[in-house]
Amino acid sequence: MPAFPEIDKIPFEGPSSKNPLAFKYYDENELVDGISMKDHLRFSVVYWHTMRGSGADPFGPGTALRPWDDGSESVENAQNRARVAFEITEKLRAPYYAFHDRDVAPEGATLVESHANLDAVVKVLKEEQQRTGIKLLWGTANLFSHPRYMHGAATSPNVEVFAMAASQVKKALEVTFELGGEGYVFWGGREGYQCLWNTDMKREQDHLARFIHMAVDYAKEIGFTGQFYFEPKPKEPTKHQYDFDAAACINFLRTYDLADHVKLNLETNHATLAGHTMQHEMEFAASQGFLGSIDANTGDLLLGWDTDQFPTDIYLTTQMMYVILKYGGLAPGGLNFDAKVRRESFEPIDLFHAHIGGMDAFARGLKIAAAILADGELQKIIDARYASWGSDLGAQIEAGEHGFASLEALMLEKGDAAPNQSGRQEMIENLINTYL
Ligand code: XUL
Ligand code: CO
Repeated sequence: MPAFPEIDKIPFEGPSSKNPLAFKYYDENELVDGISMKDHLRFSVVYWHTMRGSGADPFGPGTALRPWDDGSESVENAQNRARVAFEITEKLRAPYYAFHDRDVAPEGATLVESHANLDAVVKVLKEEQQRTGIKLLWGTANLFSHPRYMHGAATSPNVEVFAMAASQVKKALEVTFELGGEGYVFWGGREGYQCLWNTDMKREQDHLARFIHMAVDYAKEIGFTGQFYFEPKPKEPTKHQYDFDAAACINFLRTYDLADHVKLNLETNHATLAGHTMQHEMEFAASQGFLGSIDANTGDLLLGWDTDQFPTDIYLTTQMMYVILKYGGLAPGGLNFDAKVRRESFEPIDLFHAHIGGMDAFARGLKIAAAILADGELQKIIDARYASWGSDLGAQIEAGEHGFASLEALMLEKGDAAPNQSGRQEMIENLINTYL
């Protein structure tokens, strides 16, 4: 029995359509620079919010109506929920999905039971993948919900908690591999600290690195060749997360010899919690060769926590797609909607409105960013701004042919640097608005 018998696959009807259950901009087959929107955007639906989000907040219980879910922690309910997840994802025309082990299957009383529960649901996921052609963007393990992980998982002061987390990730990697997953994510759920007085920071970071190395080694052992990702987030649930932002993560990966194996999974709301824009995080990661995948959502400027809202701001999606296109695309990563409907949007249909809006916003961002790049005006301004570096002097410095002494000699002779030119920020901002 479908959960949404009244809904077909969401059609593309163009910008003049008034049908809330139609795409106005996302036409999966439309070519942009010779590549289909589907292949540019690589949309993914997340299991934890879309299938498990209840709308609960610290002030009250869940509000979401999910008639297909009997609310129990039974394996049968989990299997049934998995079928609905694929119905929603297929109707949304999203080619990918992503999950944590404990989103899809209930944790058992023992590890043996948890593994068996997971296997029983993975069987259904596999059938549904085959039936629909939907693929797994990435898998991950939930190492933060169970009370045993109160002090962290890989960074726990309790060595057996580390071992338990390792066992969980081993299984999650096997399952991701079995489902043909294209990646695997480490988000450091509680890998951070609440209080420095009781924390051996160096030891915890060493342990986290050891843990990720074990995962890399095990992936090699079983033949999993998917991309590993590390997901920055500055705080929440701990007051300081070790994977604070792109810069901190890249430093960690380089320090611990993980840079060849792990890229970043950047999330918009995490960027803003860290005091950055998403454009900053993406540009920084990409320029250092670490742009991996995107958790597409947005925060609320007036709220200081991770609200995980669906992205609808065209300016934001334009900035994001500009970086993605500039650096040659996102594959094997994707645009993964790590986003949830509001507590007040409690009806099942709201899940469709939310995703349609996010997908349309990125379709517009893609076309606008492609137009900015194709037009070349912005690039001309940037090239002109750095033109002096095209001189002999610039080329010699960039080639490492100068030192302080030779530059001092030059400036002593010239007396002063050439005058500066305007940064033209306002003119550029006006130019960008002409493409929107
Ligand atoms: C939490 C978060 C996670 C990761 C996967 O803020 O973003 O859902 O994306 O563990
Ligand atoms: Co995320």
